[in-house]
Amino acid sequence: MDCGIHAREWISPAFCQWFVKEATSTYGSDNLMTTLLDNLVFYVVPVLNVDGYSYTWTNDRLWRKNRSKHLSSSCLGVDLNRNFDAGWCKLGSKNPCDETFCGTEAESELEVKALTNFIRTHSDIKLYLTIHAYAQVLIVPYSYDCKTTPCHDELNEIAKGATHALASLYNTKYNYGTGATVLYPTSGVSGDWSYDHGIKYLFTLELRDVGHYGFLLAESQIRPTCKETMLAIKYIAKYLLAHPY
Ligand code: T4F
Ligand code: ZN
Repeated sequence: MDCGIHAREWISPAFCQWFVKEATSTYGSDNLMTTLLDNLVFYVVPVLNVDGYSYTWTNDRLWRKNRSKHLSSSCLGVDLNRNFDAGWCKLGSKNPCDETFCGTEAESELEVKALTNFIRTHSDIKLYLTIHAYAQVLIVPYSYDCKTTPCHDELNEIAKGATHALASLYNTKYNYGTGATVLYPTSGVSGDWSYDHGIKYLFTLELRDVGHYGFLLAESQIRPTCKETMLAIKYIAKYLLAHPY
């Protein structure tokens, strides 16, 4: 699971931290969590875009990209979620001054290289979760292969169950489906790369809210957001345990 690909989506790193705390402190008392931790290894990247995240605390709360320098421009930063080698830059921007600048080549960014190298060297990864904000959607990979195979229906069914579990706590409404249908088409995103790399269970979560506070999610919503998101992830992980591949 990765959090904090995008600097300004503060609820995302908050969730990764919560996840680790909650998982370790409910191990032994919560039946499902105990089963999950007894049978699975979770790798948690709490903040992938470290320099970007730091910059949102010091200079610009709404910064999105990382802070890498480019020879050709005085604008800084690459959108890490456009830098993966999956239809790279077909839809991202080639302009370093844009928020969705996809970088000079696929995996040009150290953060992306580090993540893909990790995944390549851990070929037993079965499930990948990438945590973003905001929109309240659970996104399954949009890939041509998937559309013509049964896995798309399976992922959608899991997404349906997971959003249902999430809503059971505070009735928070989530949409689910492919990125192109529930949000907008993208390319070079981590989800599509990991899926193409053989991780079948792949979900992108866009956490709260739907735009009232947006990236500036109110402090009072941090805990409830983490709690409900945990239910979705437990649902998905439980499904994985019951459907090994
Ligand atoms: C916005 C969703 C729409 O794009 O990597 C939140 C969204 C965001 C923009 C809208 C933007 C700079 C992931 C991603 C389009 C799906 C995997 C103009 C920005 C450009 C504002 C990208 N999108 O910031 C309603 C307003 C909020 N969060 S995100 O960047 O994490 N979304 C989706 C990846 N297929
Ligand atoms: Zn994001």
